[in-house]
Formats: sequence, structure tokens, C-alpha cells
Amino acid sequence: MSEQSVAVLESVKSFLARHHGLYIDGRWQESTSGARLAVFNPADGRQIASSADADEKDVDIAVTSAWRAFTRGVWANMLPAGREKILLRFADLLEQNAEELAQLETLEQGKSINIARAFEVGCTLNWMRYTAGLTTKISGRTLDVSIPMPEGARYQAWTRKAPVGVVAGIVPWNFPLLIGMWKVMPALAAGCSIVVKPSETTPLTLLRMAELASEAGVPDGVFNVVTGSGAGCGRALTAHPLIAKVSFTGSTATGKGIARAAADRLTRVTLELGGKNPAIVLKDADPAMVIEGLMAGSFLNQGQVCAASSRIYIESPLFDTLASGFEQAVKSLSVGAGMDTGTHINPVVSKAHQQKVAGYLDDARRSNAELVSGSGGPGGEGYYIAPTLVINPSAGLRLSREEVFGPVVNLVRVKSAEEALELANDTDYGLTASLWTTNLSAAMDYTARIQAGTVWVNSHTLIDANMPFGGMKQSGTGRDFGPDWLDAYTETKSVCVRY
Ligand code: TXE
Repeated sequence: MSEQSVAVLESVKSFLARHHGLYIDGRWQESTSGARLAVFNPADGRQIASSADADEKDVDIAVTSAWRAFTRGVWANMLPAGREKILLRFADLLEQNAEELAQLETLEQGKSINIARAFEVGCTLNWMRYTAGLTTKISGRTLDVSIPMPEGARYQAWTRKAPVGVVAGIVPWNFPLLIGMWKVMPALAAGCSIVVKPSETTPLTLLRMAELASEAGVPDGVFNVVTGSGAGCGRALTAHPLIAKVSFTGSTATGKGIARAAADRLTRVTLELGGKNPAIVLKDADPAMVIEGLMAGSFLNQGQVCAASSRIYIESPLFDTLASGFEQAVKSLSVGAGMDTGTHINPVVSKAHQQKVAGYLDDARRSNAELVSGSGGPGGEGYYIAPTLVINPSAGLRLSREEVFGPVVNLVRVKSAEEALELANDTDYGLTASLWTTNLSAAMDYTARIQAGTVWVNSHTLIDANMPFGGMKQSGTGRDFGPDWLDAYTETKSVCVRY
């Protein structure tokens, strides 16, 4: 253990040692089959816990419980201020247990404890409080209508927003707590019930959040957690006939499968899928700002961020300066366990993912692309990948077109801003992008022409609860966050009165 290694809390040890069940109807329940899935610590490959592998029967029990809670109306019909108060208390409980949740996240996911504290807990708190506030802002409109018959009749219409019903939330493994609460909070704020499924790789923090929700006063059955595989538990959940809406974050392939299944029953879906996000650096950009911003944009959480920059197009006059600046920065990164506060790059989430990312790099090596890597980490059984720059890879290479989701970024020399724009938009994805320039006219022009749901100027990957987020093209459909977030969790009902 290094001197900068964080001591594991007793509460974390005892949570890990528990026999975790499914959280249904406000209490722990065993899965029907008794099947279990192991949870590993990515820093050393050792098993730290296990979770239930729920099947179709368990999912049916959870969804039925959520449905009963919804139709009883205890939550949906509560005064909005009552729901808001409970959700704010839920956020307070996360804050009171912040270090426990951050450590659990680092131990199951591999990320730096610094990032777990700042993002998994800190950002989650911001989003929870923002979303709790939306509870009391739900409103319809009054509408003047022009219905001409029968002669002399008068009408007044209005809209009201009603919760859609039971929501299925499917959560990935890159930010289990933060993205988990991006599913749970808008559903609860709108008055829905939810059954949420964390990734089988990282189930622990959402299980802990379920207990805190009950402690905060969320009624039984309103917030349920089922754990298990995607193909079994996830598929059964998204296809259940009582599910009114699916909110999914994950891969494009799985998202498409969910959309196909949803089409059968016209279930509402929000899909936040992958990205192959470009950054365009114009020749007048500030080099220090670019390196600071795009090192964070590319390597935060080992690049396991859907919004991460993964293709950096640099106008020729600035290329050599930036390439050597990035090289220096990558080589200075210290690589090690997430519980060590002095490290910058930590293991990726799983052995399978480590092999997947390594496969992209092997492909690039075979094609004679130039790779510049930093430290490979402590070795052993941990799932480490050295932070790597890929210099001028061909546009047809797999790592130029597919989401790598690792600590790997392409640096590409371009002749002009127009060439950069063309390459940036030549992708099936459209999640995020950034433009780096000191030229205001260029910023105005290119932000309009880049095909992405979020475009930053002189920054990358910075998101905010009040700023809508989602993808164009195959990066998804629908938007999360922002003042209109709850629209996706409510039905607009028109009421028309003759008087
Ligand atoms: O994703 P999946 P995986 C990308 C990233 C990564 C790749 C594969 O490129 O390398 O996806 O990761 C559940 N019905 N992203 O395999 O399969 C699954 O159990 C219902 C980008 O982990 O999409 C998990 O809870 N659910 C991404 C969740 O879906 C199913 C974040 C995500 O798993 C299911 C993560 C099914 N048929 C990976 N199959 C982002 N957009 O941030 C799986 N799941």
C-alpha cells in the first residue's frame, strides 16, 4: 500500500461482505434461481463481492411491485413539494455517506478515488438537487382554441403533465452512481416508479442508494433495483409489458436492440449511446489551453466516458507543438490503483474491456501507425492500459471509426479547418465535439456545422445539469438534463372544456 493509498472504511468492508439481494418493494429479496455474479476489483483482479443474477421471474416481481406502487398513487399523487422534500433528503443522505459511496465506486469500477469523490458523488449531488427542484416546476399551459361548433359554444383548453408509469433504467459501468441517478431522479421527480438495472460489472453503489432512498422516505415499490446480466435481466426488464418508458445508456448495438423491442409496444425510449467525438484545433488556438483541456477530455476515467474526445484534428502549423506537448503530458501521467490519490490513470473496468482496448491498439500497430505511450502501470493482475497517443492513423482503421472507450486518443494533422470539419463529421456518431480557437467568427461558424448534440468551444466533456445532453445520428435519441428533462417522463394530456 503506497502512502497515498486511502484506508478502506469499515462501512465499506461490511457492505462488501454482505450477501446482496434484489431491492424490491422497499426490502431485500433473494433471486428465484439463487444464481450469483462475481464483482472484481479492477486494480488487482480479485473478487470483492457478488450480486444476484436476476432472471425473468425476478424482473416480473420487481416491475409488478413498481406498477402496484404507481397505481396506488402514494408517490405520483403526493404534493410536488412533498416529493421534492424527500428527494432533497435523499441527496442529503448521499452527502452524509459520500466517502463510503466513493470508495465502493473506486473498488468496483477502478476509477481514481479523486474522480469518485468529485464526479460520482459531487456531480451526482448537483444533479440530484437540480432534479429534485424540477418536481415543483411541472406545469402545463392554458390554450385558447378555435372550435367553431355548435354555434355559440365556448371552449377553454389546457394541458397537464402526468407521469408515464413504470420506468426501466439500464445503467452502464463507466459512471455507475452518476448515470444511475440520471435514470432514477427524473423518474421519481415526475412521479413515476422505477426499476433500475446497474451493469453486472458494477452493481454495488446503486444497491446502496436503494437503501438510502427508503431511508429518505421514498415509498416502498417506487424505487427498485434488480441486478443481473444484460441478456437475461436487462432484456426481460426492457421488454416487460408494464414498462412505459426505457431510459438506456450504453453501447449503440444494445441500444438498437432495445429500440427494436420497444417498437413492438411503442414503449417510449431515451437512448444515450456511444460517441467517436472529434476535437478540432485551429491554428490560432492557445496551445496550453488545448493540452490541459484535451488531456482531461481524453483521459478522464481512462477515456471510459461517452463524451470523451477521441479524435483530435490539428491544423498543420500547430501540429508539431501540440504533438510534443501531448507526448510530454502523457509520459508524465502516473498509472496505478484508483485508491492511490497520487495516480492519474487507473485500471479499466474489467479484464474483457482491457482485452478489447488492447485489441484496438494491436490493430493500429499492425498497420504501422505511430503509437506514443506513457507508463504501463504496476502490472500484476490489474486491468491496466498505458495512456496512448496514436499519431496520424489512417481514417479507415478501427480505432479511427469505432468507440475505443479507453485511454487512447488519435492526433491527426490536417491542412485546413474545412478538412478537419469534413473528417469530424465523417462518422456514424454525433454525441459531442469541441472546437479550439481564439477566433470568434470561426467559433460561431463551426459550432453550427459540427454534427453533435453538444459542442464546446475551448473545453471538452464539461456537462451541467441545466444543459441538455444527448446524441445525434447513432449516438442516440432524446435529451437528458435541462429544464425540460421531465417531459420525457410525463405524458402531455389535453383537457378541453365547453362552457
Ligand atoms: O455495453 P452494453 P458493454 C460502449 C463502450 C463499450 C461498449 C460495450 O464502447 O466498450 O459500449 O460495453 C445492459 N437488454 N459503452 O458491453 O452491453 C448491460 O447489462 C437490456 C458506452 O458494457 O450496452 C449494462 O447494464 N440491457 C456507454 C448496459 O446494458 C442490456 C457506457 C450497458 O451494456 C442488454 C458503456 C439487453 N439486451 C459502454 N444487453 C456510454 N454511452 O456511456 C446489455 N444490457
